[in-house]
Amino acid sequence: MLPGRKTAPVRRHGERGLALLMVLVTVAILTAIVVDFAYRVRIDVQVAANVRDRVRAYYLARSAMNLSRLVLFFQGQVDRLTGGVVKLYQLIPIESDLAKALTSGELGQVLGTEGSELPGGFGPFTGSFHAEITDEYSKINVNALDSITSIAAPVAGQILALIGGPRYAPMFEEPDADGQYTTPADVVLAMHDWIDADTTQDSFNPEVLAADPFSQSLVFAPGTAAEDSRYDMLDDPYQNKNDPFFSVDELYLVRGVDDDFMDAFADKLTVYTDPALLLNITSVNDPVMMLSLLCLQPENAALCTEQGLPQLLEVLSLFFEFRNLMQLTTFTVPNKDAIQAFFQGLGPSFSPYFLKNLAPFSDTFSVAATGEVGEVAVKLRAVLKNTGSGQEIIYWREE
Ligand SMILES: [Ca+2]
Repeated sequence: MLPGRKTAPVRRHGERGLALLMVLVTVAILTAIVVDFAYRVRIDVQVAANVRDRVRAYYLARSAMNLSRLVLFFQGQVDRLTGGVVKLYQLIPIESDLAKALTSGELGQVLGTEGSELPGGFGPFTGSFHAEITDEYSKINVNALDSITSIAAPVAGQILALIGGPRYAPMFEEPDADGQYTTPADVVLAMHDWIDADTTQDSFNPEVLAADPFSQSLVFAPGTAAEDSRYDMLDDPYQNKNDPFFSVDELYLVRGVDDDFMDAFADKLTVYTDPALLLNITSVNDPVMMLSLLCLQPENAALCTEQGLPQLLEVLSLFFEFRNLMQLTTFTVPNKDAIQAFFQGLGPSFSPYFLKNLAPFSDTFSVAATGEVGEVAVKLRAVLKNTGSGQEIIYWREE
């Protein structure tokens, strides 16, 4: 017999403890793996649902965009017949919930016209879509700041009237991220220097311009200082483009333009219209824009002061009531002569030089189309131009 077999092997306390520890550690690791696996599966399911909803929302947004394109195509046809006073894109809502209500019989029940529903409804789909269409000719084209003087001067004047309003004054009282102070006139000049071909900082006299923007022989006079000095001391220096703006977002590169500026003005500025024309006044349905147009006219100087402003705002609100009522009852909006007659009857007026240079048509529109499914929303933005042979997409962005 071997001596070792005589007695049972002695297990020390330490070994038993080690086994227990190994079991515990194994259980802990397995638990972590299982929990992590379950968590991943849950995430994967959620991601899959989100991806599915995103795809659905994207195609709903595409539907809204396509319907908008169709409406704008007809807008082009209607403009040829009516001279632009029928704004189809303001009369036809691009809105799936409304279309569903119209075609499902829901609305028919309310209005007592049952039986008008489409078989199957507008479309039994999950989610919704809508789109907003804006005429780019209702905005100010910043590229016109380098146009002929008879256009550049009123455009510079209108941008000044818009951004120089008292409600925006606080925006220009603080230094920007680079510690620079900028006045509204500095911004207008910086926009001009950004696009004009020369590389010197032009001189610009806002007071002379405000006194009469319609008979200036020169609005931006050649200067001597280097225009790139605005940007070459930045941490990331760059040069002026010396070419027209391609997009409104490009304005961020211009001295004095920041998030606050863009939040306030980006929807009132464009780069897509003909820079040899002013805007199309029949499309303007933003009171702030109309106010800046009225305050651009030297005739209305007294109304654009602190004392005169309450009266002018009252006239403006009357105008928009008139415009909306006319559109509601006749499906047409007032043309430029009717607009002039309306304002003249109440005090303010437009200069004949201004009316002469207005765009007589609108062929360029921006569309913001949204598709929504559950928590997911997809937004598509486009700028479309009606041409003789169809429709051109000149800007496209998916958000
Ligand atoms: Ca330049």
